[in-house]
Amino acid sequence: MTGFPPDPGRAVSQDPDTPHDTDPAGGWGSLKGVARVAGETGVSAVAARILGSLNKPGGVMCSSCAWAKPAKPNTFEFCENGAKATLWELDRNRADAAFFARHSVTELRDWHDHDLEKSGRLTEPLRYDPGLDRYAPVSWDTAFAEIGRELRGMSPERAVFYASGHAGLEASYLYALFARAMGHQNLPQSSNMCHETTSVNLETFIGTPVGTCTLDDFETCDTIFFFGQNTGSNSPRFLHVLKAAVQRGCRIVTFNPVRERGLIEFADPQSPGQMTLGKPTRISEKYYQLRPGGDIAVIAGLMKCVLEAEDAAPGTVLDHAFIAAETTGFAETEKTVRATLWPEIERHSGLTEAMIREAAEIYLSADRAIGIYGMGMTQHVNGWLNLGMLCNLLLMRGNIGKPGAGISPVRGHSNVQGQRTVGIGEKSKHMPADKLRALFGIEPPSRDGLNAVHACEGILDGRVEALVSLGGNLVRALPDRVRMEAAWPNLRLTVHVATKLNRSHLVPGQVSYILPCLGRTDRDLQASGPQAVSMEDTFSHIYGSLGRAEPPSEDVRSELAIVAGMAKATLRENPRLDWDGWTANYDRVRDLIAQTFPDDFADFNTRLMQPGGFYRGNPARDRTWKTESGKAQFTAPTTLSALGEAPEGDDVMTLITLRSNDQFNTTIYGFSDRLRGLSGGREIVMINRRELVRLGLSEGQKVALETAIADGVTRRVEGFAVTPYDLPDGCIAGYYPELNPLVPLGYHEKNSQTPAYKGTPVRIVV
Ligand SMILES: Nc1nc2c(c(=O)[nH]1)N[C@H]1C(S)=C(S)[C@@H](COP(=O)(O)OP(=O)(O)OC[C@H]3O[C@@H](n4cnc5c(=O)[nH]c(N)nc54)[C@H](O)[C@@H]3O)O[C@H]1N2
Ligand SMILES: Nc1nc2c(c(=O)[nH]1)N[C@H]1C(S)=C(S)[C@@H](COP(=O)(O)OP(=O)(O)OC[C@H]3O[C@@H](n4cnc5c(=O)[nH]c(N)nc54)[C@H](O)[C@@H]3O)O[C@H]1N2
Ligand SMILES: [Mo]
Repeated sequence: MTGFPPDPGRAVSQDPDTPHDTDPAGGWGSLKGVARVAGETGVSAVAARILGSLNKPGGVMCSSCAWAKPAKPNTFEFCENGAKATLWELDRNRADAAFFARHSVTELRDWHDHDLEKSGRLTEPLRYDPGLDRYAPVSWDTAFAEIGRELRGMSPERAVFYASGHAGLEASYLYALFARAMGHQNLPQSSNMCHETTSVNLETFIGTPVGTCTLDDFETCDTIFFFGQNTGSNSPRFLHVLKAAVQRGCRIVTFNPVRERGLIEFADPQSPGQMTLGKPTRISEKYYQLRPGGDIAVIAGLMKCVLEAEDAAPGTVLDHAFIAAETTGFAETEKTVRATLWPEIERHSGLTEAMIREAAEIYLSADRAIGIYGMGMTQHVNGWLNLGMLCNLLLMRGNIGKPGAGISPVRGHSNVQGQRTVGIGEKSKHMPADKLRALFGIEPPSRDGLNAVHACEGILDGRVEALVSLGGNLVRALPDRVRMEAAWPNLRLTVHVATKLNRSHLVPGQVSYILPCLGRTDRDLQASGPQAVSMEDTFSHIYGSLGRAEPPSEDVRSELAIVAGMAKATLRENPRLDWDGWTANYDRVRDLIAQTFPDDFADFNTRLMQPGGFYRGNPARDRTWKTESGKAQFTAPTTLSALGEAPEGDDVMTLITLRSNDQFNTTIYGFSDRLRGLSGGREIVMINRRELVRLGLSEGQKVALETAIADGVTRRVEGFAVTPYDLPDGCIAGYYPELNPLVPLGYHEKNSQTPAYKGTPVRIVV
């Protein structure tokens, strides 16, 4: 470790016996990672120019995470992983017709995910030929005609239109419109596996499906409480913001079973001083390795401390005026929390009372507090209560709806939040019916559609016949992979709009297409000239992005053009659905978005390139609570664990599935999890040394894992190497997507069906 005295209770020092990186996040290691991907993809002068423009006004908005693009950007406003994502897309290799002639689908299925994508950019539309077991080129006309025929031939509710949170607002709006014009709203999205817990439950608690903070709040907050988000790998540009916050005295407290380097210390790759003198910034003042699923208990403890402090100095700790005027449910919540006993809190959280008291002191020292969270909170059976408790903690002291405070989910894909804003979602409220009638003369479907889990159930039982994917790698990202993969070929139609080949394309339906699309870095030239696309970040700011790279081939089309092509081939003639005109000029689509969602997108085209993006606002930020009661809602805890039911037994371990530092979801850039000090294989199971000895395992031993949920299905993966790692007792960790076969489809967050990828009970089998 560089520099800091170890804290008592392992608060900062790392377990010396387990692998860990001794370098801070950022630093030289981040530059080496970029250089390796540049070597594999063949970096060009254009790539260098695009990296220079990344996340800057008028430039390309990074296709990696959903972090903000500041109005006053750094010299290099990109991170290690943003650079990897950009270079990955600008790949000079081509998965062209010759590639698919050489390799059968059966053969490709044995390739590693890394190698599939490394084959390069897709260059022409492909149709699966079952006789030859190969994808073969077809014309766009043929592809659209057949897809249209197939979709017309089935009843609308049997089609599912999936979207990974990547495509721009314009293509996404037309996709959502296409589904509804066809007569369904089966519009699952990657968010269904991600922050749907947020969308559904924050709406209940504070009347908004998204976070209440903006970037400015980080300039004035006094403390940040961090729950289950790995900034160093998954939103590294946020580290600059955290560094600045720490330097002006903001106190950061982190709760995470894994000691993530980025939240421990950070060396700014753009600061010559930090790079050469080795003086990183310490990020978390306190770092608590709670048990997975232990956040409800931790927050209950924190709330007890706040109530005690109020008892000791009545009228000075709680924000009484705010609680009385703006909230409901406080009395019951207070009663429940007071009655909660410390031994129970310690048992579920894995932390001591002293640790939680120490953290509470920091919370109490702050006038303005921000609660940050990621997948460690959302991907649990009781994820709803994780968020309910975090809202409680913040609401007690009026920390929602004032500057420098708020609840702040860190969203994943670069436009996952925006796609929902413009109508991708299975509910009627996601796209207003009156607008559909007025603008297009369409009678929208009245029934809710299918989310990801419900669509999977439909694929398993044969109700779903067509799956169209606007990006993503659904087969790989879903839970219960073995069951899902087996059912997939029963689909009548599968269509993948994609930049690169992935595993989902290798599980074709009876009629199957891959349609190659432009990436965000590519120049998008249409009849009216070069087109920009737009996206919304995690703080509800909207930005235009202008691609500049030469497209991978002349036969690659924009996502918007492909959606429009499929829609035109599928739908009955309707003069108000001007698919060709919209493709020719995306301004017209933005005008439609502004007409459909006037509160969010007024003057969309005028504001498109505004530095720092334009803010579409958030009612909860202004203390307008669009909840059922019209107030912010306190939630009395009904349990202290976010985990679902699991069998008792010393051998049952809670499995956390994680991202490495060298992947973007199912895209595997390489095999180095640098920030965790791990490299080489991804087929590993991390476990602490005490548990390793207790279970009679040895380092490097290959084991199988089996899900410990008795629902009649055996779920098993084999050949995972036991890897000692600093984790709490009772839990193990490994990588997503390799471990997805272990997570049952039915094991998900209660209200939103977000799979419980961070808390599946499993047994290690030798
Ligand atoms: N480079 C890169 N960037 C990405 C992605 C990527 O794969 N690579 N993915 C993008 C996407 S789609 C998303 S959604 C985000 C994901 O970003 P994150 O939200 O950071 O998601 P994860 O990496 O899955 O894990 C989150 C953290 O939760 C912790 N954790 C696990 N269980 C618990 C728990 O019970 N309680 C608490 N408090 N913590 C827990 C884990 O140790 C881990 O540090 O990142 C986005 N950005
Ligand atoms: N066990 C476990 N499973 C998880 C998670 C977990 O933490 N643990 N996390 C979940 C989360 S948070 C998410 S968001 C999902 C992610 O699920 P998805 O969003 O479905 O998966 P991705 O890996 O992001 O999709 C990668 C593919 O997108 C395509 N692609 C890339 N760029 C573009 C583009 O510009 N346009 C188009 N059309 N296609 C493009 C490429 O073909 C690439 O192979 O996975 C979920 N699954
Ligand atoms: Mo995500």
